Amino acid sequence: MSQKNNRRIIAAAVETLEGRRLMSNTWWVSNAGDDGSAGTQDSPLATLHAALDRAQSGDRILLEGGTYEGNVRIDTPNLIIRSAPHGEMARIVAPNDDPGVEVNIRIGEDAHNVKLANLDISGGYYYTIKTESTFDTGAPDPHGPSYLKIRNSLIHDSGADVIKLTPATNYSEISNNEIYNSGRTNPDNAEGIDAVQANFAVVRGNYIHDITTNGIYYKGGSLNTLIENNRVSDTGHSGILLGQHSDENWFDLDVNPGYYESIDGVVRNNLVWNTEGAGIGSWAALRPTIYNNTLIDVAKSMFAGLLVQGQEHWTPDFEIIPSSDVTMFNNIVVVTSDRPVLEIREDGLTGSLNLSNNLYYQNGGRVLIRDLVGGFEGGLGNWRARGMDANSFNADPQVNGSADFNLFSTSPAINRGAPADLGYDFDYDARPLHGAIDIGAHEFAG
Ligand SMILES: [Ca+2]
Ligand SMILES: [Ca+2]
Ligand SMILES: [Ca+2]
Repeated sequence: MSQKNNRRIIAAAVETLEGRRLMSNTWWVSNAGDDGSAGTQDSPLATLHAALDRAQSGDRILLEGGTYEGNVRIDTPNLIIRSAPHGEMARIVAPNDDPGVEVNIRIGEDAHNVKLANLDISGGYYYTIKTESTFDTGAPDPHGPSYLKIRNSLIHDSGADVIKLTPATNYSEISNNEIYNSGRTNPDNAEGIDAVQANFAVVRGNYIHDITTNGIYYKGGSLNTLIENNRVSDTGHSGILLGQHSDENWFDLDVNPGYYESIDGVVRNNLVWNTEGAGIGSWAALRPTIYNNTLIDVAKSMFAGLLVQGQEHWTPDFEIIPSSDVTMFNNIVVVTSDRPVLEIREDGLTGSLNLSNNLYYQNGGRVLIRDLVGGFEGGLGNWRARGMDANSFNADPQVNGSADFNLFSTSPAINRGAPADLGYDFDYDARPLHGAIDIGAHEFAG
């Protein structure tokens, strides 16, 4: 290549970069606006639909305080949609009882790097927010949208699931949102976050509550999920699950020939309370690590505080995919029902089970532990006598129920955790990097 050509290519690249920066637009939208106007702050548009029609990659849509009709599909990448600064939070609404409006905000499979922030988003007959995917279409490059960010928003009152992520929705971040009131029309299948093979996801700092089925699950072979520093409460099924059940066609068999529902997921620093099902579960998960969570009054009617479970599949023959190489430590687990604090269900486990430094409590008496793989049912003493759950103990954790389950100064959880590669607690106070940390999501007076 000649030097001249080279220079021309470099010049073109610089021009493209500058062009993109210079041409990136902010579209203002106001209930007092007009879709025929310029879309500037002084002359705003009226609808989100009009703003999405005009927006190009790299643009920003600012919604002034007010109520906007949703039922939109975003196909433009590198787009920011948020409430205008300094104003009220804008509401994007859709009905949850109209089968013609399946989703409030749909993110198209090519709309990479979309950011939704500071919005109040509600409704949708099935989903409030859903990503699209070409995974099951026979496309040569099956994908969903990558780098989706959903931050600082209220997302609620869905017909079924509040947020639904479909296969190869990769590198998403869902952080600091309040996600609530799922299942307004279909309460039987209505998670807070239902993610199927959504790889490299981060779910952080959300408050997820009043969910008719599971608070959060990442399944379908989701790789490297990180679920941390969330509050999850009042769920009709479980709080947080790594895995559960997905149809065979959603798995990426190139990286997951074993049909695991979750691979290398981490769940830490979460508070989970008042769940009918498990507090936290490993469900056909490979190498899940579940540590420093506080589970209070979980497993009220189903499963166990901590759950280890497998999943049946036809792959093509009938097979049970167990969880494998499960690690659970430094968790506070309080159960007030007669369900176990810890249960390994039938065919639920292969490989290692690394349990330690958990603090179990059940109505002031003996805790119930059940291992249907190892053939055990009994209390913690006999469980530990089998070489299980080193340094775990049975005591009242002494947490403050009216203050996010912070530890009282008398709590036996203080300084009884195993050292962990975790420099912060639930509210990002420092944990000591060397030596014992506290059990549960909080570091005392940290
Ligand atoms: Ca669901
Ligand atoms: Ca400490
Ligand atoms: Ca703290």
